[in-house]
Amino acid sequence: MKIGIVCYPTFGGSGVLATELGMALSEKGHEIHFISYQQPVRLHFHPNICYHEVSVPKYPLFDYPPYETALTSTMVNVISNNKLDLLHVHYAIPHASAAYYAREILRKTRKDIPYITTLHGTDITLVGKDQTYAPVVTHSINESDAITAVSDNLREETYRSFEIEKDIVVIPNFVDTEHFRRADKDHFKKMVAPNGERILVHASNFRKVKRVDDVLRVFERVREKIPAKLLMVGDGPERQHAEELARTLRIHNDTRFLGKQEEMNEILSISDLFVLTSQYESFGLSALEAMACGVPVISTNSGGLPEINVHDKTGFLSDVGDIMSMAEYALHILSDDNTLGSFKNAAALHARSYEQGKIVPIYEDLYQNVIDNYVKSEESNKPEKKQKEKVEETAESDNESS
Ligand code: GMT
Repeated sequence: MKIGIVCYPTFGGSGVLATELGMALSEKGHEIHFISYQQPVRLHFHPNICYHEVSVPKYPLFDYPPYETALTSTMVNVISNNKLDLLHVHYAIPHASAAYYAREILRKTRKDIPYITTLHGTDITLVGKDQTYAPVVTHSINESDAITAVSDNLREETYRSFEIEKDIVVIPNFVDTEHFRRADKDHFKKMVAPNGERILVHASNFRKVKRVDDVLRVFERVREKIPAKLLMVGDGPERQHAEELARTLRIHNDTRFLGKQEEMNEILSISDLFVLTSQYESFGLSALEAMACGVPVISTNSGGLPEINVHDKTGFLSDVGDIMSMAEYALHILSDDNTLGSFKNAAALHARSYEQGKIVPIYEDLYQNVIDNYVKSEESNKPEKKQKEKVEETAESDNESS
């Protein structure tokens, strides 16, 4: 198949998932065309992959550069120049509405193709719900030829927040367990924790929804009881504040803010516990990647997190903001090597149910069904279309002769 994938290029989970999906599909012989405003961070060269950059020309009149228009035009060009079979957009805003518009434009020349929208999280739960966007989001989701969500919780949230007329298929996120597995990185571990301290880790885009303050407060309580270090991976609007808080809480000497990192598997390989304190998380791909590397997870019980983090097995779940409970659970897991070992094994084992090899074929089947149904419905619409074209032609020649 020839597939266009539209995504955000950044470290966020939706872009990461879209990139991993495209790379896995290219390995299986599909031709993949990524469309984004920057090269996606995890994208590696493969002969079956092309990357098309959306650039928005500057013009003095444009206080708000029309990204969606540039994106739509790029979609139209990439689809027709490369004869794509399908477009798969990740994160509804603005990708689904651009895909809808591109399909409408191409319909005129009968070169239109179907599009699939995958909902990831805040495109529904925060941004999408906003009345500024809601009518367009609702329409472009409903117009999709298939809709997928990354968890049962996000599927339900979508039905609750929008008037969706179609079935939303849940296809959970996946992890490449060949890449995300515990590797021997003891030399790094010794550098971070020279006296055998336990290593806690958090990774996110440091937005408010992640509640990074809670991570620091949980760590403060853990470190009061046992020797421990904290690695904070990623960057975003709350980072500076978090660094200040670390100093205020006097945990800064045991905390390292590493910024954005590409080799997350190496960092996870030296870690003992992943901490995810989010207000909401549709899935929590970062937690799944941690589990695949044998790192148990302390998380909130919000959104889709209970679907991947199994309470008292792969880690523990607590209410949002319940720092005391999170710290107690963390101390329980880290208390002795045997307990930690059994949580580590259970986490790695559970992550295998989300192995790339299990989930990617589900997308492939969906693509094939969507393409087949689209072709069938085009076929059945043909007589109607011909009739319409005839009427239009007659009207045009009547106008010319009058
Ligand atoms: O919605 C967002 O916050 C952005 C998005 C992203 O691009 O990182 O994250 C969402 O999609 C991820 C991949 O499906 C999920 O693992 C995250 O849980 C989800 N984030 C939220 O729901 C806050």
